[in-house]
Amino acid sequence: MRKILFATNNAHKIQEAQYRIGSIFQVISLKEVGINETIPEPYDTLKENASAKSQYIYNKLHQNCFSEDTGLFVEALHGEPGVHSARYAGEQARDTANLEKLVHKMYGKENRKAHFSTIISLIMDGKEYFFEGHCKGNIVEIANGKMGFGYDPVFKPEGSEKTFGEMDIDEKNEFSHRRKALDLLIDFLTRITPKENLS
Ligand code: ITT
Repeated sequence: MRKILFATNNAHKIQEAQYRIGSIFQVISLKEVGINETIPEPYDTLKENASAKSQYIYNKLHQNCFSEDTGLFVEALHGEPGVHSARYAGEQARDTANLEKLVHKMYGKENRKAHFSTIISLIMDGKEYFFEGHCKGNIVEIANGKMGFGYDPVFKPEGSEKTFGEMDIDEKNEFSHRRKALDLLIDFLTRITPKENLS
């Protein structure tokens, strides 16, 4: 089976990608190629950060790879936590602290609208390509569900009665920003590299 390196340290992202594209490509994690360091994400846009991550790994390993950057953009908070979703409650913040900060800031807010955005950067033979996916929804008042990761327990996608935190990976993939971006990536990869091994 063809292989593709996903330049992320987030095991949940790997799992979601593997579920989606596992029948076509074997998704290889950074851990599997012996990289455990945190890749810097110093920029103010998802695109620049996604690009920084894939460039970093491509320059280090000289291997085709993709990375992605994701943010949750909440209308009532003027787009927060946005590009800085991973560090919302501080530089070393964990998912639970970020989630608690968001729930707290949303207390009493009437407008609950939000969206997730994912931008994938693929580097293939030195050329870079971008793919994006979005998912509109609402921030619930009380976190619900133990599945998924990050902000999943507070985000209810449009068209669902459940939060992402109450969905298994297949259900989340019906709606998710990441799945939509991955679909475009798969489409591209299967069109331009019908035979070669990507790794
Ligand atoms: P990599 O940079 O290694 O890929 P990361 O966890 O740092 O992994 P991001 O910078 O893209 O990933 O994530 C930004 C934040 O948004 C982080 O706190 C995640 O937990 C959260 N997040 C990303 N995707 C999410 C999703 O599908 N559902 C809920 N939260 C998500």
